[in-house]
Amino acid sequence: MNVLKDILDQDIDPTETREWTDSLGAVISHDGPERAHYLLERMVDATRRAGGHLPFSPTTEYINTIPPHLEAKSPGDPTMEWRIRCLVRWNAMAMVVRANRKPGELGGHIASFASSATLVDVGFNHFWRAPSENHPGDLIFHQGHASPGVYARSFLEGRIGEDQMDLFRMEVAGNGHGLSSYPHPWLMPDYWQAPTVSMGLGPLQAIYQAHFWKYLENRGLIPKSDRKVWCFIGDGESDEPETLGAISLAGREKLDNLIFVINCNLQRLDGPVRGNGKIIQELEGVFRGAGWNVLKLVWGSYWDPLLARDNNGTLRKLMMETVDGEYQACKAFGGAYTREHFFGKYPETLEMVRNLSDDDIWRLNRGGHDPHKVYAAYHEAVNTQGMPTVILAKTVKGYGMGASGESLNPTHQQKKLDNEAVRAFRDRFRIPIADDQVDNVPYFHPGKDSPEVKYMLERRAALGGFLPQRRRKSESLPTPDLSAFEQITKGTGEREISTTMALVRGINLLLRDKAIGQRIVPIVADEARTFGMEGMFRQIGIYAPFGQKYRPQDADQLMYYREDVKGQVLQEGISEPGAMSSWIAAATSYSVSNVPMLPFYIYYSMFGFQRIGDLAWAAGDMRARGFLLGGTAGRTTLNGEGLQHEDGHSHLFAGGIPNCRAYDPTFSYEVAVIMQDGVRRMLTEQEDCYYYVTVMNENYAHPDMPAGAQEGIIKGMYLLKDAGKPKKNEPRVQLLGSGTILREAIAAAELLEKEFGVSADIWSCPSFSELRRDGFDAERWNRLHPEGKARTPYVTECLADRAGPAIAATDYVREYADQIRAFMPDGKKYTVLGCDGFGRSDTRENLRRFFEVDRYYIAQAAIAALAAEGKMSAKDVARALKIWKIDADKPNPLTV
Ligand SMILES: Cc1ncc(C[n+]2csc(CCOP(=O)(O)OP(=O)(O)O)c2C)c(N)n1
Ligand SMILES: [Mg+2]
Repeated sequence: MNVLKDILDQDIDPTETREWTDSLGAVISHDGPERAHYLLERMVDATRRAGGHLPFSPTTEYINTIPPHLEAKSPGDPTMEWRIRCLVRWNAMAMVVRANRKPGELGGHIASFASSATLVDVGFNHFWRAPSENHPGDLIFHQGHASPGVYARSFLEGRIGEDQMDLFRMEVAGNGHGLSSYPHPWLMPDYWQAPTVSMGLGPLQAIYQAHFWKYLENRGLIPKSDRKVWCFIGDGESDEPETLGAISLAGREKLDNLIFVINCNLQRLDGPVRGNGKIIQELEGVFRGAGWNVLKLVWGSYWDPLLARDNNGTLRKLMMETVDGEYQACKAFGGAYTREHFFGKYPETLEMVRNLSDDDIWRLNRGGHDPHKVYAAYHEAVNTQGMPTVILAKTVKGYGMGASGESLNPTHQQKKLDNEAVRAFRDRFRIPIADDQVDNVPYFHPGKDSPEVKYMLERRAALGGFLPQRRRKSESLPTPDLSAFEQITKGTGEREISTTMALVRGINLLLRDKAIGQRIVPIVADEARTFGMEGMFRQIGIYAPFGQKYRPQDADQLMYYREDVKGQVLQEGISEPGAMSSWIAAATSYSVSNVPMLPFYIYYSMFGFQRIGDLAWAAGDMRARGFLLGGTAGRTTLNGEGLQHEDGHSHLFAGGIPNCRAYDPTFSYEVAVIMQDGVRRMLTEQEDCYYYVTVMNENYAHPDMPAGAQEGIIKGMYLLKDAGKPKKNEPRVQLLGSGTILREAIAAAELLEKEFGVSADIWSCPSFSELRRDGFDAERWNRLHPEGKARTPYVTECLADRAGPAIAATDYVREYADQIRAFMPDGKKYTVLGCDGFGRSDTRENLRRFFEVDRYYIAQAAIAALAAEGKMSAKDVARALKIWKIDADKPNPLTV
């Protein structure tokens, strides 16, 4: 970079330079800029071939990409739109200030929307289409903490009343009418579409929404259209790896249905984003390198005459040299300061502003505050084909907040304006509120018949209706009967398979279903072979937006690597956040595109929630519907991969997401029942929940589905083996388990019978987390309804008449099975074994012994529990330790 700067800074022959630029000017005026570009590229080529090392610069001058003479003109009424914008600004400010004058410290932000008001306003007035008969609708990701601006517009439109405005951040008191702090579909399901406030998740998801729309179009599931995903991002937010991490996908796939608008107010929460550099330049380079159309929107129209007079380029040089920290100071300290510290750097630039007053200098506006320039940039963005567009709009943080916040470092946190600041705000935006009223910061609505409101409503009517709006339900699709899953509900006989294989078979059965086969979206992050899904490559193809342009290496094989424009599998490469975002796009397609889809994203369970937990949380908020499949799960079942791969806690993460139903099945029929129930809930009943199912890679024979097990599987527990009524004094235990460790419990029952004559009832528990939810729900009910009919937790109901202590073991940490302790029938002892501690590599047998969940440990725990109840003796326990070769002094696996 510096080499390039040195070259560009030294002009050893200005006359020659002038001749060349004049010639280029002639080419531009005769043959256009494309021809000039062509010639320049050829010259660069020729210089390189002659051996010249030309440093690459991905950036352009620090001026607007669209020159003034090429700006599309807005068809709107600028005065009217200015008035509307003032009203929106006022009401957005008022809702935050009012919320914070009440007791309760509710918080909120003024400065961010103040900077983006024009960017948002032009979108609402001219570009963003609501879903209607004529159009599928655009999808807008708003900057989360700029939500007051969106509410303020809805208020003027009459969608939100004054009372509701005062329920900002009071969703409990609001009782269904509160306005959520940030965009949350869970809390405002008819309004917000995408949660964005966790920085970085919005831009990442926006890319995958656009990607998924192209997938739907290419597969013929929706018609091709000009709808767009618009994503608003803060410049500080661009620091998040998630924000920039997938932009190359958008470039590569030429997602021209995607527009990023980065609100470059040069500040984040604490201070400047790039005080010592220029965020717009930095982002320009990054996006251009990723194949995006970059539109810099740096300067507003007041700068045009100055730039037009900048014949020798001194002003542009000054603009380029000045760092963001200085630009921020100019807006904080005003016109005189700017004259001295900015224009004053060079005599030529100082001269340029000689005739401007300090106020005039102050009014030199930034691009993101100029509605004409914003319109021109949006116009260019929506008409760009073959690449995504990013608009880098320079703005002022806290615009209009004056001395109380404009461009000041602490402005992000400013939520309580004093009366003086409120009056200044009113005056600046000419809000007709009288002096004796203004200190209360009242909302201002000009009336539904006012020209402003009529104008707004007309604009929205022309664009198909109000935004934001969210579709809650789409068409309901039929669920195949459980009999359609016969291949996996029937036992395997002698044949040994894993639950992963059972699950993949289940997906294949669904793919063949007439009604929903086309709606199934298998998603992988470069692990299809790991889970035995490579058969799908050939069968349904891998989605490739431009088809397969090469003959695959394995073309002569049965299951070759087939890529296809109409491919159904989404192969997202080694990007779990990307694959998860793809899954969310498919899982919310019922709402966003009115096309219900059912995604199955399968991954190493350890690279799931722990890696992409915040996206999984957002998916719950967004009411995503689909299956997440934690493959090769379990701390001892995935045996050779070691500490970073062996998952023992993903079920705890899953259980923390209120609308995620998580299962850890053992047998293939359990997999089938869970799948079928999931399809029914999500596609037929349209419940807003999603599923997490762990599947394992240990092969064993699977029995037929026992009669009547279905309901218990879904609830989380059913009796797998009934030992019958115990004879008098016969010691009896209850063994519980899930995943492959249930098989250890089954083996333990045999050991107990053989060595100690102890019989066991065996319970398969595919979901301890569902059992916990049911149990706490019943307990809560009983606490609150002391005189009503008491409810019995399902666990209590199952175990009430079953004798002996209960022992549970799973391939997860103890907390997992421990979740049901509170619901043990009175007096029943409950022992939980699990895999606490870091995983490590070894054989399954050794690992299970190490973590103390193998059949011997389970059996020994049963004897110990019976001894504790006085049914057996300490001697029996000692014998158990001895015959099962258990080292009593082995360190706790948690600690080693
Ligand atoms: C993942 C995450 N980390 C931190 C925050 C807290 N936070 C909220 S807004 C903000 C500053 C945002 O700055 P910027 O993106 O530049 O937006 P601006 O308000 O300047 O438009 C921060 C750090 C968050 N919301 N999400
Ligand atoms: Mg910012």
